[in-house]
Amino acid sequence: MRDVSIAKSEYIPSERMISKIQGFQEDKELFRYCTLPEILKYVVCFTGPNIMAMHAMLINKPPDSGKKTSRHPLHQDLHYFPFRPSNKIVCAWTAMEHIDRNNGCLCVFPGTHKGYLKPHNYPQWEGGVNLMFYGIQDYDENSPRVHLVMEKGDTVFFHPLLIHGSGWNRTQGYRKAISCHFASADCHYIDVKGTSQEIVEREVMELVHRLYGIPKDTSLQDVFRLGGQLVKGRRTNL
Ligand SMILES: O=C(O)CCC(=O)C(=O)O
Repeated sequence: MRDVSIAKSEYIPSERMISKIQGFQEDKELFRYCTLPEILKYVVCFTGPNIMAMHAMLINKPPDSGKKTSRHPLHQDLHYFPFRPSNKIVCAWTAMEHIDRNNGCLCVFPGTHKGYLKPHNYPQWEGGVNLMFYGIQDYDENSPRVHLVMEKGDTVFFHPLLIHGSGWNRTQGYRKAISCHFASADCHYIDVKGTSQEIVEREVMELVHRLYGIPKDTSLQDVFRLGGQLVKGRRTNL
């Protein structure tokens, strides 16, 4: 994935170009993150013994171009997932260096995981917004938010309904984090057609069609069925 502010400019090699590497399950070294016992010993508390790594990302927040496109709007990760129940899904997000408000740390709204999945849309930002950076508009502006200052290797585990986002990167460094969404293999798939998640299916299908020639009428479920990897226990439903 590329940042919207440079996506249309000429080819720029190096880490300036890439804002996210997604679906790295075929890369042995990166995927090792999703199998680390230090991570899985906490994940199992949420998922139970049958653990699937459903979605992995290396996130490289570039120095902001001045358009504040390096911000990540407030959202709930469940918006992207065609499986349930939400209580059996957990994200592990690990800082790869010191991260604070200067380079765009995570900002979370404690307690919001007890709510529901809200409608998500692209925010109307002046400088544009990255592909699939959906955000929610309907949240309580006054509810307390916490900025997570983290050191290299620090990891947070959070629920897919937790409202969170991240700020813009005001430094000249590339803020990096690695994350994986785990789910119990006993979860079940849902059809997102006719729901607020339908837009995700449409955009993901367009992307995988363009990149890999996968037919556009493939479902979001199929994408996760193909990409999901068992990391512990037995592959039951997912
Ligand atoms: O790493 C970040 O800045 C936020 C990433 C995030 O929330 C996401 O990709 O869903």
